[in-house]
Amino acid sequence: MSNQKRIQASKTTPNITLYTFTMSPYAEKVHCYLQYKQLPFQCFYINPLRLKKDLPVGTQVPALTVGSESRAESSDIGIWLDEMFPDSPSLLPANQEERVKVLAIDQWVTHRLIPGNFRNYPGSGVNMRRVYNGWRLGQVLHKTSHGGIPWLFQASWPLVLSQLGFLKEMRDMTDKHLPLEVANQVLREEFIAHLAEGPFLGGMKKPTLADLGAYPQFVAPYMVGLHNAEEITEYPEIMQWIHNVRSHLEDMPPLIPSVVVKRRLPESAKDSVDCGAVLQG
Ligand SMILES: N[C@@H](CCC(=O)N[C@@H](CS)C(=O)NCC(=O)O)C(=O)O
Repeated sequence: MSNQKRIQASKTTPNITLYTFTMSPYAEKVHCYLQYKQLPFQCFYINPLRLKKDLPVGTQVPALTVGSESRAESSDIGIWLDEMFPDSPSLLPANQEERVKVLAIDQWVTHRLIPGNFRNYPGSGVNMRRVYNGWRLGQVLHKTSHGGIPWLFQASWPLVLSQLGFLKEMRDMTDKHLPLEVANQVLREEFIAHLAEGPFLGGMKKPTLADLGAYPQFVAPYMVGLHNAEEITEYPEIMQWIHNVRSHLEDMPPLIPSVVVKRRLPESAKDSVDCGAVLQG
């Protein structure tokens, strides 16, 4: 480790703050790293209108502050956390060959799974399910970000999402020639291939950076009630893996604040036929 001091996750653990949006796939990765490493932390749900003003570093979410140091870039933050907290569960295996495998799957999460999920948002042709998803994302942002967003902004969130530069770049990385439902299916099949018999990605015995990056990409859209996210319940391998990962995570702070939870995960992988309760509101 370079010039950083190693810090133990004990009563000497410094204050940790995750600067996040509830539905940022990258910030959710870091949220799950912290839950897995059993580190106490708080979330600062940033307002997109004050993004650059409120971020401690960089121009994008997530940013993580540990004591007086701040970092950006989700996967880099994971590696930094392992260096800072070597006594809490590791995100990367010690074995070099396994480490290379995990980092390669993490790249698949970043460059395939996350951009592919963005195709379920408005911006790739008119489709009422996508418009609903855009509207719901605006509502989630309003209910969870610091100070909320003006109602006009919230109402036009599907339009905002369809025009955002970074989302356009992401959509350009996807299989745009495939219809959305086929592209979603291809991604889920690629994911199952990466499981390699499991129980965790790459056939690992314990969750790694790759699992903790992929987990919220399935779970968060499902829990806030986005359309198409419910299709994961048709894949027993994915439901079993979700259950495996979840059993290693701390609950607090919750990945999805209760005020915006619409669907709960089933208690056991076997219950995934009705996949938990659909909540009102
Ligand atoms: N490579 C970055 C990507 C972060 C990112 O794209 N964050 C989005 C939110 S999901 C963001 O802050 N976008 C606002 C912007 O780019 O202005 C990471 O892995 O952390």
